[in-house]
Amino acid sequence: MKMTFRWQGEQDNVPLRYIRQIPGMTGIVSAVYNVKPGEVWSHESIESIKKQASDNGLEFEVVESVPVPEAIKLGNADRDRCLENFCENIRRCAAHGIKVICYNFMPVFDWTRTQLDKKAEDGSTSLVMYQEQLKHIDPSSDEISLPGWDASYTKEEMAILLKEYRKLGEEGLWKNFEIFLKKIIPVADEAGIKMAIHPDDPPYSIFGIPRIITCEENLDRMCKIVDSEANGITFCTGSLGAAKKNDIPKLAAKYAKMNRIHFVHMRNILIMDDESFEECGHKSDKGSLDMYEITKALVDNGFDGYVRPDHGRMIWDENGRPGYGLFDRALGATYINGLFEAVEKSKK
Ligand code: DNO
Repeated sequence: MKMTFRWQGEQDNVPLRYIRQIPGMTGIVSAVYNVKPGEVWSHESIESIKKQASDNGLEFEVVESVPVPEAIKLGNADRDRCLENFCENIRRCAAHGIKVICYNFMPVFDWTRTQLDKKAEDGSTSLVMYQEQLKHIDPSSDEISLPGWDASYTKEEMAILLKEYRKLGEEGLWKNFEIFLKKIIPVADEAGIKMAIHPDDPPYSIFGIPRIITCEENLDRMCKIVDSEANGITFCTGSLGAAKKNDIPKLAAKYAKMNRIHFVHMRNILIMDDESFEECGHKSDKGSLDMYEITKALVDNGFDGYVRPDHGRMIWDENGRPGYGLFDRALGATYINGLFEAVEKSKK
């Protein structure tokens, strides 16, 4: 297992020299942030991340994410050009030593929460998703923006996008996903890159627009579209785990055994009766997911890839990007390292 940490480029409040000091840290996962989705990344920009990482004793072998533009997900007139550019980005990443590319196929909104600073009893704050709050958000009229969202749409553009996706529906999105996978996976295979799709977060439809990377049945369907190890998964415990029907240790075991898990996001959540959830500390007894069982399922089934602690809480008065402070993610990394060390050693 290789422990990594997300670094969101030079604008990240966490400097690389701090990341290096987290015990067991081998590298960063990052991306080129100043290029619009659908365009090609320059060689210099990829190399510059690599150099900054290596100057700090860190590897840069995982890209998170190459964004998939709406033109591909909607299948509109600009799709073919965007697909060519996506393939070119895969080749360019490979040329600079990247091994895994994380991406997602969520329409319009990436990860979604209803509150970013919910205070817990111990004074820490974290991201939460309350169904009751979600009902009252109207993305085409409310002035809302979350850290994972592309805030560049006007209200009018947003209204059109929502309408188009509602019309497209789930099966329409699957059709466009299939076209995408059949085009890019052979390119990744040839370049020696493992593609790793991030599950939809949360793993169900929101605002009436489709979401498809949500559960075992749909992950199986995806794996079958192109039967190649290059067509893999970012196993995000907190995203898939937000639907009660998803048995996370079981899915970890299954897809690790199939060699489809190339990257793991480890995070715990506390799920409520109505499938609202709160992000909590990484440790098993803080939430609903058994992090030990998940680690064991991965290791017992041969997983030996990249892992990163996912969102952390805000603790010790830290200010920063919600979910992406230094302190709690660093604590998460050391806890996860402990789990892996124990499970790996007891296996031998
Ligand atoms: C949230 C992240 C996501 C993820 C992308 C992957 O913090 O897990 O933003 O990176 O969805 O493409």
